[in-house]
Amino acid sequence: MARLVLGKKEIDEDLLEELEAILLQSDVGVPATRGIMEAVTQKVRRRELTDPAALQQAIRQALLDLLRPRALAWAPVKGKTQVLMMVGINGAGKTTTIGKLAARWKAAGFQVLLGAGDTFRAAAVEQLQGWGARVQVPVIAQGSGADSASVLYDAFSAARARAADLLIADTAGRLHTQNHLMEELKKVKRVLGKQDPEAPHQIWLVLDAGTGQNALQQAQQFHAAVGLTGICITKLDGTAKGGVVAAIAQALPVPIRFIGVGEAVEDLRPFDAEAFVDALFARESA
Ligand SMILES: Nc1nc2c(ncn2[C@@H]2O[C@H](COP(=O)(O)OP(=O)(O)O)[C@@H](O)[C@H]2O)c(=O)[nH]1
Ligand SMILES: [Mg+2]
Repeated sequence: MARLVLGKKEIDEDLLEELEAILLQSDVGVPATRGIMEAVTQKVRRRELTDPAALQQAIRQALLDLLRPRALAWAPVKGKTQVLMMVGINGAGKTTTIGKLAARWKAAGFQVLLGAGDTFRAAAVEQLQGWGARVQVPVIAQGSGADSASVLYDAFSAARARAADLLIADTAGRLHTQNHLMEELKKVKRVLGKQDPEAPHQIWLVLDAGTGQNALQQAQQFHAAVGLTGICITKLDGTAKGGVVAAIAQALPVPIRFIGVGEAVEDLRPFDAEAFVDALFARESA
């Protein structure tokens, strides 16, 4: 976007159209792109924006206005055993993000436990145990094929018995149908609520940024089914399409908590609207 704007001396229809196309290509989505372009076009008509650099700045500001209200941090608290339930389709990055979060919060002095609720695949339990060993956080698991809700119920009991600060619950990403998956997640929620009516205290959806506009659909479906309190966007290292974050911010009032920028334990960042928009512009101009 920077490159496009730099080559221009004045704002014309072509430039506005090209900027609109860039937003759409970055997966900002039609409603958010339309909102942003309508706002800046009006400013151009009123002569409040007269040169391309100011136009670019206005688009940046419009994206920030959309994203800033979603940049709400969350962390465990001492003296209360909370459950953070992680949901999302297979391959989105749930287990990896759980490992990264566990490392982060353990380093911050919290006692963290992991619950192996993705019982649909044996490899999923082993993968979570691998992360537990790597970041030195205990994992509560049963064999694959066990009932997810009962594994997580037991894990929450264990967390409460140890007065841990946080249980991070892994869940399945695929069952026989999407409907089965949503029913299972609702059951997990219900069962956890039997021990503590506030549990699960947080339900975060993990989304792969590379899936573009499909990520928005997933967010809407999961939010409708279980009520999300946070979203994590992974694989922003591998895509120029991070704009889907703006599309989600436009569509849903759910905070964006963290972003994943690689496979390693340190490749997790709290969502920062300014840094995110800067990165989006940098990728576009690359
Ligand atoms: N490049 C990159 N890869 C990631 C990121 N997060 C997860 N992955 C990879 O995505 C794949 C699926 O992740 P996984 O945690 O198993 O997904 P799950 O099925 O939702 O639990 C693994 O190969 C991860 O290493 C990220 O932020 N960046
Ligand atoms: Mg997994």
